[in-house]
This record gives sequence, structure tokens and C-alpha cells, in this order.
Amino acid sequence: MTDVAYVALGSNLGNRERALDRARTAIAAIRDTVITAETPIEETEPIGPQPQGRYLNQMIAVTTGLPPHTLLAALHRIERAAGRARASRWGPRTLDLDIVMIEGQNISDDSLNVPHPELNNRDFWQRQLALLRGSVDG
Ligand code: A4P
Ligand code: MG
Repeated sequence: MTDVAYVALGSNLGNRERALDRARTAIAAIRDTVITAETPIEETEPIGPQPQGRYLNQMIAVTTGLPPHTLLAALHRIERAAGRARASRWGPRTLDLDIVMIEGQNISDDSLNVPHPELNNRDFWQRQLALLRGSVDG
């Protein structure tokens, strides 16, 4: 089984561009997982408790043979390797990786919600997702 998944990358601490670069390299190295498309990186106003700096955000499309929870665990390992401390929800972070959507899947359990519940509230995610789905489907 191969899934098409859309992963959001975000950073608002340290060298943000480098954090996203390294994250893409690490994601490309996940077993059975290939990056098939990337959006441009954009700078966005922070959502959540202020004050915190602006984010760089990007979304990538991947094909993966991994089950969703295994993909999530791999993404969490990459976040940890980037030195992310989970101090507060929606607070500043060196690297945040979220699974925004997986084609044909609806998941809702203790550790994973797909589509991501914040998708409806984030214009930049909606825009990036539309861009990727256009290039993946078309
Ligand atoms: N989890 C459930 N569903 C998912 C999913 N689809 N993808 C669980 C990833 N993780 C998912 O996440 C908490 C738990 O959510 C995880 O353990 C996982 O099992 P977390 O990454 O530890 O905590 P968090 O990121 O602080 O909280 P949350 O709710 O994931 O927040 P978001 O939505 O990631 O928001 N502003 C701008 N401009 N750009 C941003 O990228 N990001 C955030 C973080 C806040 N403000 C932002 C941005
Ligand atoms: Mg998150």
C-alpha cells in the first residue's frame, strides 16, 4: 500500500531556512518514503501566543509505504533531532512537522488527527495543499 501524504514544515527559531532544508533531507531518508513535490517557502505571521517570531512554512508531498502512525513517529524523531523542545502548544519552535492530509484517509485517535484539525484555519496550508494536489494529480 502506498499513500500520498502532505507534510507541513514550520520553523520560527534559529536558522529557519536551514531547519527546513535539513528537515527535507531527513524526510527524504525515511524508509519507503519519497518526496514528490515541494511548495515554495513562505514567511507567515505567527498563530498562537505572542510574542513570537514569524515562521517560515513550506509543504511537501510524499509517497510512503509506511502506515500513518509510523510516518508520524518518524517525523517526531526528526523534530527531536532538530532540537525542538516542546515547551508550549503553539509556542515557538525550531522545527514543527505536521501531517496535514493523507489522500483517502480519515484518522482520529489519541495520537493522530488527519486531516489536521487546523487545516480550515490556516490559509497558507490551504494554499500550499492546493498547489501540491494540483501538481500531484495533474
Ligand atoms: N498529532 C495529531 N494529529 C497530528 C497530525 N496530523 N500531525 C499529535 C502531527 N501531529 C499530530 O503536537 C502534539 C501532538 O499532536 C503530537 O504528539 C501528535 O501525536 P506537537 O507537535 O507536539 O504540538 P504542537 O505542534 O505545539 O501542537 P499542535 O496542536 O500540533 O500545533 P500545530 O498546529 O502544529 O501549530 N504559526 C505559523 N504562522 N506557522 C506555523 O507553522 N505552527 C504552530 C504549531 C503554531 N503557530 C504557527 C505555526
Ligand atoms: Mg505540531
